[in-house]
Amino acid sequence: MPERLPLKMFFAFLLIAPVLSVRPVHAADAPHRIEITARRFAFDPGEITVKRGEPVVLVLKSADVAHGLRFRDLDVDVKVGAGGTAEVSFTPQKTGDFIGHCSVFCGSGHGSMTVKLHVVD
Ligand SMILES: [Cu+2]
Repeated sequence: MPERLPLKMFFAFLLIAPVLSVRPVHAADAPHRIEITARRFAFDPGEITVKRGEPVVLVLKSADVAHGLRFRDLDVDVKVGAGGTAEVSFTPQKTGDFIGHCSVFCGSGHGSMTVKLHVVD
């Protein structure tokens, strides 16, 4: 019966919709995005964990003045202007604990601004 066709299409859509909706959020397709907020004189969060070999996007946001975040051992450095947002992509290739420091002088507590990065297998 021709008038049944829309009903069949409706049920076909119900079967297909879950498959379509799952694909865009598949974890392996997107890099791991980590947001870090910098404000005088700390980073939030102050400790992050990533996997070796997994692409990471660090999103650095400033809540006040210009800041930076540099992991010297990983050759990663990102600078952000006052109130702005900046990002840097990298893929850690070695496991261990790494300390990132603020790389833009921002005042008296600048030297104590650190992020602890754990790279695990
Ligand atoms: Cu600083």
